[in-house]
Amino acid sequence: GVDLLTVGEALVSLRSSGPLLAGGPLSMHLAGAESNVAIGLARLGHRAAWVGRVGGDELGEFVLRQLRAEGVDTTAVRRDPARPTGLMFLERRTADVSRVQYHRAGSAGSALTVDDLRGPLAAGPRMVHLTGITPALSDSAREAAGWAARAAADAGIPVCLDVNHRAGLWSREAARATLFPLAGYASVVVASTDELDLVAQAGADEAAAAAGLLRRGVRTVLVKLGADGVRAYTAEGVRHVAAVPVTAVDTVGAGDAFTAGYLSGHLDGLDLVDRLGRAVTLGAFAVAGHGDWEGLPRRDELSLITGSAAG
Ligand code: KDG
Repeated sequence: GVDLLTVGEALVSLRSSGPLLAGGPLSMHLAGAESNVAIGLARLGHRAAWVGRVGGDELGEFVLRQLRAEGVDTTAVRRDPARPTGLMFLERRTADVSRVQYHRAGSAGSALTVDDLRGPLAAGPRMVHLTGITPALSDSAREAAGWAARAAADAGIPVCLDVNHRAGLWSREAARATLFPLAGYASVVVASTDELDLVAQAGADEAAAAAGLLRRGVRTVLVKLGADGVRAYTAEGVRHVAAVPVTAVDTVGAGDAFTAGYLSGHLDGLDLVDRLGRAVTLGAFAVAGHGDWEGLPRRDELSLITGSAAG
């Protein structure tokens, strides 16, 4: 089996360099939180598989070629001739403000089903990665994500749930109704501060939310703090690791890079602080370069950016 199986929708992202209403050139990129994680791991030499559906169109071919070029295993991907590959516009409205507009309703990726996941899960990956994006895509995708989490947990395969709330896809109430139970199958939960209430009891502060997740069987809760780094909660207590200071040019994809770094450290058997160090290092690479994943490091490049302080 592969080191990591990740499930989701990969999209074509059309990026602008200014306001969309003014037109101008767009550049075409592969996007998708899960495929970003797969690429992050593959760059570091892990065997990462991505599964999902792409259209039978040229955009689907583009997605597959990009993933293959990055060394991601795409053997379980289905091409859906009846539906288009999902699309998004990433509008750079100002130097500091980017906006996303999705064109993914009814896409091939949103038509994911449980059957798409049976084979890749039966192949016995070492870990499974899911995000809170996939269950927001359609009823069948929600069913598929829930099935994958349960089936992996039943088979003793650790699940990483990366909350990734996307307000453009569903309400916080709908997200919470799905993601709260899903988190109960996870061994690692990754969330930003403002996402914790989607997987924890209402009204809990950060420490209480993390404690609630640990009581439900989660082994590690990672609270992403952006430029302030990360706090990790485990049965042993709480650790803070600072972010690696870099010149930030594009924060999109930083969370996915962070998760890829953490999971890479897990696969390498690193202890918690070193896993967190790799997570913040990959996050730093992501924010220091343009694109969701283009700037992620190969293993021999990890030391180009260093300096995480554990506390
Ligand atoms: O994490 C970056 C993602 O936001 C981007 O790649 C697109 O997956 C995506 C989404 O659904 O927003």
